[in-house]
Amino acid sequence: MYKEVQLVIQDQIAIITINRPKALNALNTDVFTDLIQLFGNDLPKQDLRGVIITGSGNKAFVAGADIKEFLTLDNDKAMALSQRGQDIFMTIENFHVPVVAAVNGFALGGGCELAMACHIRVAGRSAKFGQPEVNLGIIPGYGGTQRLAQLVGKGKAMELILTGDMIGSEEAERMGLVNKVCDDQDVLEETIKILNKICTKAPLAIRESISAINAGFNQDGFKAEVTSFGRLADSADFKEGALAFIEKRKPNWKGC
Ligand code: DAK
Repeated sequence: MYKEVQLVIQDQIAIITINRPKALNALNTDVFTDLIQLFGNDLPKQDLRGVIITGSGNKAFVAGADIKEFLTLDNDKAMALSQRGQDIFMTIENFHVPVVAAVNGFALGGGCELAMACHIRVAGRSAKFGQPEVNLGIIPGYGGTQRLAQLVGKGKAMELILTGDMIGSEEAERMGLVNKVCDDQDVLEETIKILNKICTKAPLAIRESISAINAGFNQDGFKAEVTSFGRLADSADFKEGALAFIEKRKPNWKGC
């Protein structure tokens, strides 16, 4: 039914697993189509208590957008993709029941952005977070410039996005990027525990809390991110960044 994700519903909690372990669960077009189908249509409207998003295997939550798809992008396609990605991440962020990311390994680029679109993040001790887009000649295009600053503050967001550095889960927790760190093998169990606690509270109050918290954040920055991403997709460096990754070599930046 879905090409690249698995859905299991148990005790009214939907567990969505992104299932491309050989590509470290990188987000390709099919993953986005599946997520849009799930959050837009298929998840039950009634009697759902929460949603968990996780990655298949024990190495990665999601290692970013699928870099191998980048080479076909120009300005128009990139802006359309960015808008589609932002829309689905926005749907997750505004979902009526809590969505928790169970981060089991690398959460990089679009993977870190997906985790940040969730309401809460639980990470295994060996998980790694980062926005390495500058290594590829791009910027975060799925809301990362906005949500990272919202979660960790402007200074730390600048540092992480401009250096492209990866950080461990404990540092991510200290910064406020992660809510809870636990042993790798306990990530799913801890995530379910948090959801079970939330599920004892008044459902309407939970829904309105999500809505009111989200209402406090300005949407203009998200539009600016789409425009910047589109401009970069026309640059020579954008193609060079993706090619260098695929050819496993250092990029040769031209600044144009
Ligand atoms: N895309 C495609 N394939 C990937 C991938 C990715 N993001 N990450 C890993 N893989 C693939 C590798 O190519 C490799 O495939 P084979 O060579 O075996 O065929 C396989 O997964 C295993 O990876 P490694 O061999 O590299 O594994 P290591 O343990 O050595 O390294 C790593 C793990 C996570 C450090 C490394 O794989 C890595 O650096 N991965 C790339 C991380 C990254 O740069 N992620 C992308 C960030 S950019 C957009 C908006 C937003 C975005 C894009 C578009 N639009 C508006 C259009 C977001 C962009 C990003 O996410």
